[in-house]
Amino acid sequence: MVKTPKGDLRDAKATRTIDAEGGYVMPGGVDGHVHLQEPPLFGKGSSADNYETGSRSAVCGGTTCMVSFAPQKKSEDTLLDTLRATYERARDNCYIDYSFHLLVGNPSERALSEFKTLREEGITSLKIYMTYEALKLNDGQILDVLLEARKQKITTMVHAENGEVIDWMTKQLEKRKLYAPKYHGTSHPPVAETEATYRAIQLSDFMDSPILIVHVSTPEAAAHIRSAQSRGIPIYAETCPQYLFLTRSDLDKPGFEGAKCVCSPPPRESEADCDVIWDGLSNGTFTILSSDHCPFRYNDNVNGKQTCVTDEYPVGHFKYIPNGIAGIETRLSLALGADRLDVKKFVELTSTNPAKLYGLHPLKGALVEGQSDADINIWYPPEKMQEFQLKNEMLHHNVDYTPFEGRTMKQWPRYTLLRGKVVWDRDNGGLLGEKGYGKFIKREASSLAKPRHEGEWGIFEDGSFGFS
Ligand code: DUC
Ligand code: ZN
Ligand code: ZN
Ligand code: ZN
Repeated sequence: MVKTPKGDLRDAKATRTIDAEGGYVMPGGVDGHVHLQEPPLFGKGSSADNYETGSRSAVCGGTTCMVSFAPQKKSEDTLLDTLRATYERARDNCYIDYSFHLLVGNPSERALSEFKTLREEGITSLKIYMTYEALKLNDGQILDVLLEARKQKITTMVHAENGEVIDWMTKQLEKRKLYAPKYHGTSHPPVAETEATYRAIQLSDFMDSPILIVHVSTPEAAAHIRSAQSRGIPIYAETCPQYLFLTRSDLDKPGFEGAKCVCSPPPRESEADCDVIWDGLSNGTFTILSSDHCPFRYNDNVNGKQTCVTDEYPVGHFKYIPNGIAGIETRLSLALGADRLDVKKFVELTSTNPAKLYGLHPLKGALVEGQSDADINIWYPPEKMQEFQLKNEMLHHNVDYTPFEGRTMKQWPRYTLLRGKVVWDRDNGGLLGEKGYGKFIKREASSLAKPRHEGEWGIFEDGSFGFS
């Protein structure tokens, strides 16, 4: 439990009273999956948002705490330098509270030995990749990470896609001269995700080291996760709005416009796939709903050209479209406004569970007197909320599009408070928060993700292996 020295609410003097007028009052959103100011790792583009613009966008959509990535490149040996450098980017620049997941690109002996220090610094989660040349770990490296993470009570997030299947499909498409954005979807077939998800579950079970599978998009992967959970294996899962609202048809737009919906995994075939993901949110397969905010500009115009355009591919090539879309500001409103989740479930998925999973609860993700920060969202009562069509110009990120352009929004936070301060008042000034008010939060171990066995993993003389 993260403790805060707080008095009794009854002793406190309110400086202002806000009448919620019957609107929902909830803990502020916690977004457990955010990419800001990262070097190009998922293709060629560079991050459109820095810590200032990304956290500004977050607060204007009701998110008061985020966990973003501190990315270690394959060429780097240490994690601690990565952590410090990322901290410097965030420090004094954030509108909301924050922490980091270490993105482990090179689990060298040195890096593994640093897990202990990470843990002491309040970094209790990391992410690994099973795809992308710049990041991909092999199965042995994954076992190394899982074993050490288990020892240090660190939760491992896994990007589960089989990179070799993706590369093979990409070559097949190139042989046929198929370069349009929609072929990004073809190049990432469901089997790449299904196979990697199953493999990640098996490796996690073998090491008894809990994992969270990030951005799950396919019904088949969700079924593997559910089956593992039903056997008591500590497997957690995340999905994102793009897998609830976008499909393959969004990648197939005139010109190169489909690039605006390119993410990995890609939006899947049909609404039937989205329905299965919605069901997984309701039935507990998914623990958290995050944005996977990974911002790139459509018209990035580097050296007079868009990123995905080269001399060889003057119209563009799907493999050069950076993989990721912006969504930190729209996550809560899209999910609540869809009216497909029980309201308590919505709070659990978008605030309480990410806080528990990443060791922030009950400081974040709750409204517990004496224990929680006063991070609060107040929504409109139904009669005061006017539906509107989403336009990118309404958003506060530094991206020149939203994949959700034109959608009917039925909800938006009316007020957002961060540690007792009104930082968003939609009808009176909008953004009221200030850059630098957001602070780093030292996290505890996950209160959800725990190994099943005690003791340390080992191999014994009789040839058996397991937990001592
Ligand atoms: N994975 C992410 O988590 N975000 C963007 C790109 C990716 O592959
Ligand atoms: Zn990923
Ligand atoms: Zn066991
Ligand atoms: Zn991501």
